[in-house]
Amino acid sequence: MTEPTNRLPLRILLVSTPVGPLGSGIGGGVELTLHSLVYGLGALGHHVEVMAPAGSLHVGAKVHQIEGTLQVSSQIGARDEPAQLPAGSVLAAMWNRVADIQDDFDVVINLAYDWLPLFLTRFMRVPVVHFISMGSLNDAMDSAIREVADRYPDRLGAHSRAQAASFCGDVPVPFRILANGIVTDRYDVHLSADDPPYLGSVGRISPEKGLEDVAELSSRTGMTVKVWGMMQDPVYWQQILDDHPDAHLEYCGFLPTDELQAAIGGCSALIMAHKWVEAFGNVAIEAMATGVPVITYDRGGPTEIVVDGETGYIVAADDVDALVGAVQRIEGIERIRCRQRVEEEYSTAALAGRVEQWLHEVVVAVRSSQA
Ligand code: HBI
Repeated sequence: MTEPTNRLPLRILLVSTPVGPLGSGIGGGVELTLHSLVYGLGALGHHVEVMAPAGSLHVGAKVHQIEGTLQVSSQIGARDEPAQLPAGSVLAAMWNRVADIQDDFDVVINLAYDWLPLFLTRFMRVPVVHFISMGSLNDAMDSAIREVADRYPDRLGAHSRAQAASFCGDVPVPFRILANGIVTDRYDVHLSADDPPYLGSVGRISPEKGLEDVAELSSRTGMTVKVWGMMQDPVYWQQILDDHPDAHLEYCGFLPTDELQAAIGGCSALIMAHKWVEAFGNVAIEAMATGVPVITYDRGGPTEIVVDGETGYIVAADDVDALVGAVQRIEGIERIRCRQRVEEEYSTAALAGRVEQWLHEVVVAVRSSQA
């Protein structure tokens, strides 16, 4: 159904993650999503402002910089960890400011993976939607997500079906599947891999990324694997080097987007051997944007990005032999198809189009319920 194009531009407030200021890299994929939304929604003519912890880089639109104590990452702590706010919480301060300025906006998009914004949804005059950035991690968050879904079935967005499914116990939780998007102009296409060939791995150096399998792949193929990402767990990294003395792993550090894309473009393939349900896999679309095919375990978001046999390979999870087989077939992938797929599905325009449709439906539903 083609929606009427006579849509009023929306006034949108994007509320960022409280774990770190924009540009610090602490916010991981949320920073990339936020940048893409500012860029894409702005290009569609909407007015976009951002709310983020003080010290954030400028992101084009107006950024409300909020002082306060950063929030501990939800990735740390047990499932039954209670929701908690530190003294002087920046998350609380951000949402106090959202409440103060909400009438200047038609809709608020929350990008924080936190209990408070979910709980506050019903108390806000302006509709709040939640772009959930990770799979199920924590019981308090799961129940807050379910409560929003019960009261407002159209307010939850996720990157992938696999991520959304991780919240569904016996009762499905309604999520809008939005995937993600990147500024494709920032990525240069490499139509052929560097010679001699090498593989790539991108992501925080942390156990859920499954680098032990990447090391094993390197040992079995004799290929070098260049590893980019924030060194979050140096003990884990050292353990991998100790356990795989004949792996050729080259740690290349954490690079900001423009340098990363220039660096990964020469890879024969990007390897995704993750052990957790990766919510999406931004690195997969970033690699594909540079022409690099993706070989991924059949687990989580990346399986919804990679077109098996066309933009890479999806192999049995935790099966290193299958990774080896895929590496040996990588010449069968036409690298330009990887780029084209990103331009079709994962550009900022494609993401913004999906989000704009979502916001329009939410705003129309709220306005008709108020009429
Ligand atoms: N933890 N408490 C909390 N809040 C967030 O918004 C958050 C997080 N951990 C990681 C994170 N966001 C992002 O890096 C990922 O969603 C990508």
